[in-house]
Amino acid sequence: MAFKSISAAEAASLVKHGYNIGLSGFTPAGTAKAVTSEIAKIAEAEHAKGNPFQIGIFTGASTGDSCDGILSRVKAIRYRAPYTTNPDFRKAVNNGEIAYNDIHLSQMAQEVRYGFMGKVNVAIIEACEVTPDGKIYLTAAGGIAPTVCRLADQIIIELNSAHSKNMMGMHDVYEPLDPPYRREIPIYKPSDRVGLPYIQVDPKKIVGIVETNWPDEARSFAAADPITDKIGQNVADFLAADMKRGIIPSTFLPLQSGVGNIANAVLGALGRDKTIPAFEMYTEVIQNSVIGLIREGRVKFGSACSLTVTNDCLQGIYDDMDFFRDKLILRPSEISNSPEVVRRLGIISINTAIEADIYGNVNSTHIGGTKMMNGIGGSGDFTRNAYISIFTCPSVAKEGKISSIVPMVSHLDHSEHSVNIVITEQGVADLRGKSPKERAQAIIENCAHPDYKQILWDYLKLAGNKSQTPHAIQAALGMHAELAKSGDMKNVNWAEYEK
Ligand code: 0RQ
Repeated sequence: MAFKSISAAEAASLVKHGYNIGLSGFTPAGTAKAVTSEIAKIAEAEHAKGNPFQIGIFTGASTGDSCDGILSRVKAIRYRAPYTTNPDFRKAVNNGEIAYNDIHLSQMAQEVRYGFMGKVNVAIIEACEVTPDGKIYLTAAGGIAPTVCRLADQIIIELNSAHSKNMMGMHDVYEPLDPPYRREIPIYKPSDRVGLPYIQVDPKKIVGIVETNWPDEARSFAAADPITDKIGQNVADFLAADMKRGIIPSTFLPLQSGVGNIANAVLGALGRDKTIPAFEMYTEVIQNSVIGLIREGRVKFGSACSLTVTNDCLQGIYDDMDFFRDKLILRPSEISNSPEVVRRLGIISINTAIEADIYGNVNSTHIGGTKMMNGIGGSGDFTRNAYISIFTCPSVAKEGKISSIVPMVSHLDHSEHSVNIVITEQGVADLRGKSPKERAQAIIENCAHPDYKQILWDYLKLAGNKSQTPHAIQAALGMHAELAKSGDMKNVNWAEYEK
């Protein structure tokens, strides 16, 4: 079947007010870009005429500015799930303008299939190739593309020549059946292939091909600083020690690591520590640092959902595909982040906290308990099911006015039941096998910044010793309240709560 070539504007005109669109991509990698930019123009024109125009957006994870940024600026988003990182989107969400459903990334495709979020009207899929019989070859990410292609009434393809056709063959497309028919996902090691290198769709559903040449909009991260370097070193030293005492097998275990500067610093330190053998990754996002470690032979294999790398790094992979083809695999997010597979493979998960409390509860999403930062992403998929779950963060934020270690988290994403290790630049708190009271000692002693240690010890004193998890409930958010009042958590005065 020969497909119709259409412009991005023609494609956008197929998307009506009230529709839900399903997008390819995971992070800005592999996300459709041209059609969403044109949808924004339609929204602006309709709004100028006084007409409503808002849509729901289903994606794998965050997108680039040409989707979340541009569409939130013109107030065209009614509903959005899951994860985002765009600052304009964040502003709109925190102004209460968008219904944002922040769910675990592994659950997105199945919740769309189960019908929890309504119909997928149009799928917009970035591809490096599409064949007349309906085989779609994805670009830099798997995301929820297979599911939205199957459920959507219409499929628009963005055929993006900024991505090389060398990407063909890197994807492993596998969609599980829904209960009660679901079977195990037969992945027993990170490199196992279980699906097809393309998405097979009914070619009649493809309503048009939009040809583009639009590079991915992935961010590059700031260079490591002494704090992130120290955190990275603490993680590497901890893992090396756990291997030495036989808790981690001598062959090592596959790693998952989050996105950002700390993740880069952790991977850098692991790469340098030659007491740790070359390892595999079973993770959601591969960043530049992992590509470097693959080239150096320190990472043997990477299974992920996306290549969230800078464009020059991506070009380097395309140019060197003979080297990378048997060292990388891209999967849909419900497979890359599958709790079942994570538990079976024994993943070591490393994610970032905004704040952790003295008992090991972690907040990864909300500033001050109410303002959305990005979202939970895949951190919960991995943490809850990991062999060892690690959270990292600097011990203080905003020039020391905020302690990342607090008596009680102002929002809960990962509970004390799932968090094994907390690491700051100050040190490592190993929470495994410990009671809440023992955990509090370890976290304050090893992770809190010296400026806040005594404040946290004094809180514990106020909380007393007469319960499983001691708290002075009226004071538990006292450091947050003090921050709101005076702008500095250090000014908290526990005596006020003794009255
Ligand atoms: O503020 O932006 O104004 O400078 O929060 O903090 O230290 O730059 O760290 O960029 O790695 O983000 C948890 C948000 C950390 C991220 C989070 C302020 C701080 C700064 C950012 P500025 P940093 P990062 C993989 C797995 C959840 C999802 C996840 C995240 C800004 O890692 O979204 O793990 N994780 N996914 O100053 C007030 C505190 C603060 C604070 C930091 N206690 N109070 N502000 N900040 N601590 C990704 C995917 O799933 C795809």
